[in-house]
Amino acid sequence: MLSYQALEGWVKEMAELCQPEEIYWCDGTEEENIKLIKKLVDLGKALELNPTKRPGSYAFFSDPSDVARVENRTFIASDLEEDAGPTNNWAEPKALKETMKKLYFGSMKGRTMYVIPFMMGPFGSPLSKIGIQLTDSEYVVINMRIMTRMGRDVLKALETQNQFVPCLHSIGYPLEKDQMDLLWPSAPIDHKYISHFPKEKLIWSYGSGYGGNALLGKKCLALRIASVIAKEEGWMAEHMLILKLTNPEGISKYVLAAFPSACGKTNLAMMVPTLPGWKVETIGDDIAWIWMKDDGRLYAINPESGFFGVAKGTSYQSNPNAMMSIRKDTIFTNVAITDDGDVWWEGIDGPMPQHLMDWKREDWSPTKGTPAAHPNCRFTVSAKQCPVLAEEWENPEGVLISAILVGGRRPSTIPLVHEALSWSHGVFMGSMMGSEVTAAAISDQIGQVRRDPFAMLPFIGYHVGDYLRHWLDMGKKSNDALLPKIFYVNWFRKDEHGDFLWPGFGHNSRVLKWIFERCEGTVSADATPIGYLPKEESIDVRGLPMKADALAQLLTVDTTGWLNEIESIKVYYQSIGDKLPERLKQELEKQEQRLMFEKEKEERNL
Ligand code: OXD
Ligand code: MN
Repeated sequence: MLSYQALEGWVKEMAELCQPEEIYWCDGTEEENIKLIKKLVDLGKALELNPTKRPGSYAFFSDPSDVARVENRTFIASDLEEDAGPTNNWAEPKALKETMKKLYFGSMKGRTMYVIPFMMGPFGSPLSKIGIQLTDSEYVVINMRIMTRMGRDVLKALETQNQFVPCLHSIGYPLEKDQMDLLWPSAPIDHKYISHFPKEKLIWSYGSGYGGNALLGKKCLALRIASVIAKEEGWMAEHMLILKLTNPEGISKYVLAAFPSACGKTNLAMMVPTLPGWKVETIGDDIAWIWMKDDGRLYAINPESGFFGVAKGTSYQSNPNAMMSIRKDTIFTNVAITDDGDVWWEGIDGPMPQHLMDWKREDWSPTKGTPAAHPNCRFTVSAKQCPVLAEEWENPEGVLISAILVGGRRPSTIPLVHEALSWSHGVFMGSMMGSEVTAAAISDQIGQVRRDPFAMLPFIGYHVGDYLRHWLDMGKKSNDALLPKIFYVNWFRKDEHGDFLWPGFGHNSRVLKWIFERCEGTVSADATPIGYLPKEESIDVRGLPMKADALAQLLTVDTTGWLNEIESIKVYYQSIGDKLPERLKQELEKQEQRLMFEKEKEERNL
C-alpha cells in the first residue's frame, strides 16, 4: 500500500513509464460519465441500445481473444514460492516487474491515463479499503464507476484513511502517430499479466480489458490482495454472496454463500421464494468481507456497489430481479443485439429471434450454429437498481451472519443439504467443496470433482493451506454457539436417469427455511456420519413438481459414495502438502470412521 503523500509521485512515475498523451483524474460525476460514453460511441466502441427499450444502456463487444478471466496468466508474486502455494502461478517479484516494465514502457502512447480513486466497501466501514487504478481504458472507467464507489469523495476519504492499494492497468495497445485504433484493443495472450504483489499490496495488470482482469477492484483487490490483508489483520475476504432472509413473522437473518463461479450465486442472492410469506433481499452477489466484533460474532459487508453478472441464462424465469435491475442504465458486454436494438442471449425469455447481430458483430440466424451471445457475456449494473436490495446493504457496521452455505454442482453423493457438526467440521466441508466436471471439453476430467475450497481456488492470494488454517483460527477466537452454522447445499443432484431431483431456483427457499429454523433452534435434525440432515417432513415440498421418492433420495447419505469421496479428498489433501492443517486431516479421519461404522451397520442389517 502507499500513503496519501505518495499518490502524486506514484502517478507521475507510472505516467513516465507508460507515456500517456495526457493524465485525467476521474471525479465520478454524471457529466464525466456521459462524456466518456459519448467518446466511446463516437469511436464505434460502444453501441447505444434502443432508448425506448433499454434507456441509458450500451453494448460492448470484446476481441475474441479477450473474453474472460485468464487464470493461467494470473500471478502471485510473493517473495517465496512456497507462500503462493500449489494453487497459484508464482512469479519472482523482481523478475516479474522487470518483464512487465518492458511491456508498460510506452504502452499508453496516444491514449489518456485515467486516475480512478475508488473505495471498496461503504464509506466509514472499519473494513473499507481505498484503491487507485490507473488505466488507459474508458470502458474500465465507466464500469468501475458502477462496481465501486468512485471519484472525488474517495480522494477526500484518503486524506484521513491515508493508505491506498495502487493498481496499474494498461490494455497494452499503444497508438503511434496516425495509427488506427481497434474497437477492442488488447495484447496477445502471452503478453497478458494479471499480477499481484502481496508484500507491497500492489496490483499490475497488463494486456486485457475484460472483467476481473481489468476492473481491478473486484477479484484482484477485493479477493486476492484483500485475502492477504485479511489474514494479516484477522478478518476474511471471501467469494460469497450476502442475502437477507425474512420469515413470515418478520424475523430476519443474514446468510453468506460460497459457490464456484457460474453456480448461481446471483440467482440465489436475488431469489423470489416460492414459499408464501418468506422474503429474500440482496446485500451482495459475489464478494463478502467478514470480521469478528467484540461480541464474538461475525459481521459482513459487500465491498462492491454493483453487479457484474453473467447474462447468459438470465431470464424472468431464472432471475426476475436481475432482469428488472437491467431494464435501464446498464452496460452489456458480448451479448447479441436484436434488430430493434435490444439485447439477447441464450436462455433469455421469449421466442428465438430469426435474426440478430452476434457478439462478434456479425449477422446471425439460428442456422449459423454458433452461440449468438458469448457464454461469458455480462451485464454491469448498479446495486441500487436491484428491486430487492436490502435497505441496510451499505451499513458500514455490516450485517450479523447466522449461516454460511457452501456448495457446487454435484450430480451424486452430496445430499440436498447437510449441516456441519462444528465450525471445524464446516471448514472441512468448505475445504472439499467443488463441482463435478461435466463439460466434454475437458474429457480427461469428466466425473472428477474440481475441488474449489470455499469457491476461492483462483482468488486466494497466498497458500491454500495457510488459508484453511486462517478459517480454523477465526473459529478459535470465538465459540461455536456464537459463530454462524455452516451448511453444505447441493441443488444439482441427479437421479439414475440423469434428471435433476430438485427443482431449484425459487424453490431453494424451502431449504433456506430449514436453515433459518436450524439457526433459530426450532427444528430438529438427524445426526448422520456426514453431519445433520433434515427429516423428510421438515422440508416443505407441497406443490413442487417432484417425483414421489425424490426428497428421500435427496436426503439419503450414500455411504459407499461417501467412502469413495473420502478417498478422493485424501488425494486432494495430499496436493495441498505440509501446510494442510492437522485439524482438517482429523476431521477427514473422523468422518471416514463414522462412515465405516455406518457401512458395517448397513451390512449387518442386510
Ligand atoms: C465472477 C467470477 O466473475 O467468479 O464473479 O468469475
Ligand atoms: Mn465471482
